[in-house]
Amino acid sequence: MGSPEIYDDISRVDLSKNQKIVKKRKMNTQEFLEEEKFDSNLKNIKHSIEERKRVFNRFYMKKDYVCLERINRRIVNILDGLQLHIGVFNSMEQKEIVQFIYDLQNKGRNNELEEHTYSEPKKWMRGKGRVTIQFGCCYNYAVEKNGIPPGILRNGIVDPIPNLFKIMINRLITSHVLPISCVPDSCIINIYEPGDCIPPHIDSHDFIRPFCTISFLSKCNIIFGHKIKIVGPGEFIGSASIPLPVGSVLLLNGNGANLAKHCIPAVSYKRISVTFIKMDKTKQPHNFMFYSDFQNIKSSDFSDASESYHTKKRSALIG
Ligand SMILES: O=C(O)CCC(=O)C(=O)O
Repeated sequence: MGSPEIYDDISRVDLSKNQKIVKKRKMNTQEFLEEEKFDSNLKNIKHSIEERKRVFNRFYMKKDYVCLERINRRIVNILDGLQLHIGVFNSMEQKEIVQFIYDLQNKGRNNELEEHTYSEPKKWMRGKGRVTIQFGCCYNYAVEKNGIPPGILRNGIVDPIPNLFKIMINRLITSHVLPISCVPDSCIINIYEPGDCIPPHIDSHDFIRPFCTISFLSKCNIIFGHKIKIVGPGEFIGSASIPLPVGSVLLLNGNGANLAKHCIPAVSYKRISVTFIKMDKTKQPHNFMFYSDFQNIKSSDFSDASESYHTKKRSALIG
């Protein structure tokens, strides 16, 4: 998977019609291909399995990750529960999303977003931090001076999830990447400049499982390990390294989310990730209101959603 040939294919496919995607993605599972192998009607299938695999790879899903580690005297697959989905967003959509994020970043820099939405490192140093933009809730990564551990700041004020991200969420649900029981109510955007990283961590249990991260602009590897060694600024050694292609969605669940730490080593090229998460009900901010309109949003309206968000924000600022 991941050959340039396949990515060329992806960019040519029009994914704007959700129904089409759902139908094709349903067919696009390893199980489907395995079933096909044993199908007694195999003789009637015109294309060989290999040909069909090539076609279905446009909507590829990989979930057979294995990395065995000994933990408390037991051998465990620390990658169990991970899934990598490819072809959920086409290249035009990725472009719209990235442009939208750049516009958000400008707003953040100009103090046009709510207090805790936008944050950037005070001083740039290799391996130290990255820009983050948070919607739905404010997650505090550090232990506070008064000893409060990392977690959702229940009084933290951030902007609500913009419509364009609701369209992405709609796509993730209708494409069966995320289960309907896990409709995200918050998200974190990471903007990595070359040299930026995210250190080893397990995502807080203030957020339920599964959750997912979508990669934009450049590919990189994500490192997993029960223990991850920090060997330098932004340099980490773990027991598994998984390539994240541009436009891919990594779903984290099970051991991959709860037992293994993960990190992104210092990136060589600018990269953006969007992590969609659902809060544990008991951890939601005090003023939190769940949006219920994501199912009504047309999945093809990426550019409309982006434009109307920025126009609304502009007119709100003008008064
Ligand atoms: O940038 C990524 O792909 C990973 C992001 C991540 O681990 C996080 O936001 O917790």
